[in-house]
Amino acid sequence: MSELLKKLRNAIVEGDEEQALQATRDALDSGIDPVAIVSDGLAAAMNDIGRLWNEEEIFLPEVVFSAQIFKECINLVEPALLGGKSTEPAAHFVLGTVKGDLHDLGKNMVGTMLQTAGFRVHDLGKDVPAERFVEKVKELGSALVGLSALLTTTMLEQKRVIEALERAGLRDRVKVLVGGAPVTDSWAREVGADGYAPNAPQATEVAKKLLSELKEGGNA
Ligand code: B1M
Repeated sequence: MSELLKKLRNAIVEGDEEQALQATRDALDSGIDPVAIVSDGLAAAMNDIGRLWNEEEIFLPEVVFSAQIFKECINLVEPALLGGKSTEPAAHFVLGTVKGDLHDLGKNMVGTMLQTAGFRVHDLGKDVPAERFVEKVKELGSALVGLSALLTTTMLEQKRVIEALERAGLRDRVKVLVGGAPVTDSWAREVGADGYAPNAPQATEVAKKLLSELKEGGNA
């Protein structure tokens, strides 16, 4: 990994806002791929934060502060990511972190990458109840739906959203993609999702595949 990305990663972990922002600018200026800045710099730092928290080396205020710096840095990278935006597939993608869950950094990364790939992302935010996903799909007619969950306790909410879409008679008008740190491929199958992705770049690839399936079914 480049020295700059290491510097960025360390600055976020250490809660050094100024250094993190400067390292992000330097990485962009030196032509490092913005996707690598996000995955190898920013996301890697939050993984370190998770480990340090587990080991009780740091406490909640430090996690919150690093999360805030992560957001500021990703705001700097976003224009570069969107600069390479493809004009395809222009389909609606309804995205949110499920009810009861306030983690949104990963979900935001997924949203940015989907936008880069040309999806029209409708980000409903975090702590989103199932009915809100249903309302939005009704309004759009047809869409891909992305459900992020970071807590083992909120994973079940992904199933509730899928059930709510079924009850509303919308299941054949959507393809559902699930993700988040505790989510696995087998969980995705268990809850009746159409796809699973372990990270933001793969979420984009799976979304493209799901979109073609939706189109083949005549529902996009
Ligand atoms: Co929380 N938290 N947190 N937290 N937090 C975890 C998730 C935890 C694993 C930490 C730990 O104990 N080791 C643990 C969950 C344990 C469990 O359920 N088994 C935990 C806990 C317990 C809690 C609280 C309960 C703590 C408390 O209050 N006592 C509380 C819950 C609040 C709530 O949600 N109701 C809480 C609160 C918080 C903060 C608010 C302080 C903050 C969130 C800030 C924010 O998001 N705005 C926070 C953070 C930062 C974390 C850790 C440290 C980092 C998460 C993160 O942002 N990672 C996390 C530990 C960890 O995950 N290692 C932890 C970086 C991000 C880029 O990765 O979100 O995984 P991630 O997203 C990835 C992939 O998962 C994937 O792509 C992303 C990018 O590649 N992905 C998708 C995500 N969504 C996707 C959707 C897709 C596809 C892929 O398709 C739709």
